[in-house]
Amino acid sequence: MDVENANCKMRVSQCTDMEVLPIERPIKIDHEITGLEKLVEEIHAIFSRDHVNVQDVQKLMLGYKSSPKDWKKYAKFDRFRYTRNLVDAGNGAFNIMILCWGAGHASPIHDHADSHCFMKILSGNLEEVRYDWPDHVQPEVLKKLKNNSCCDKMADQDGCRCEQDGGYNAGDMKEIGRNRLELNDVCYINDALGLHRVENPSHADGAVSLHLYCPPFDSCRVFDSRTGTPTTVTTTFWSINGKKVKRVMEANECADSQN
Ligand code: CSS
Ligand code: FE2
Repeated sequence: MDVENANCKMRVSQCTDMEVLPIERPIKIDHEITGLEKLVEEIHAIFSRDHVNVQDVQKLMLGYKSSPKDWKKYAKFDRFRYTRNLVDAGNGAFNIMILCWGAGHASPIHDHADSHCFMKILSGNLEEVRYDWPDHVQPEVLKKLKNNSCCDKMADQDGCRCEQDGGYNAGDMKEIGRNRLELNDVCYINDALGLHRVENPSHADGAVSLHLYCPPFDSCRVFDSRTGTPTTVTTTFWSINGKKVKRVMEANECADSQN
């Protein structure tokens, strides 16, 4: 599947029959985009069409040059883990968010819930490590492309040992690539390209990245790096439109203090 021609208005697994368009490499910037607001506006404009080409979204994101004054109101860090800060809910078609990574913060190895993921560096550097899917877990898109399921594939071997059976082996996560992402770089991943883990490799500096997910998702799978065991987790926001979201714990603490 030529993923860069995918229509990112649809889930990745629905993009298996695609028109064949030439892919330019490296992807070139069409025009400069002045400011984050303008970028969000242009993303809305292309998502008002029925077909949104992955390459066109990458071009738009490359066309914006990061300026901290544009995004500082969304950049909220936590001491312990990276934060997800919603910038625009894209009328339900996409989510734009800013992720803030303290020194050394990293995501677990994760999938993208059959959505398209674009990521641009706004400040600092990030390292992306890509992994193959573990043998016993298959994303929707690969099931569709191969036209067989994990159970079909394994039926003629020693029986199916897929997710339900917990048949996981140490060493299941195979690294397939590594990218260092620097200021204004854009990268793209979907479940057909594999899984990834993102890390701020700096011991001293934070990093900020802009993410576009389409369609939006509110849960994804994370994978144990040693065994490949998947766990479904809910994705939450640290802030929405620059306002910190109250956690249940904090809300309770607040109620307690009023008693
Ligand atoms: N997918 C991760 C960030 S790395 S792309 C998340 O949404 O939290
Ligand atoms: Fe990701």
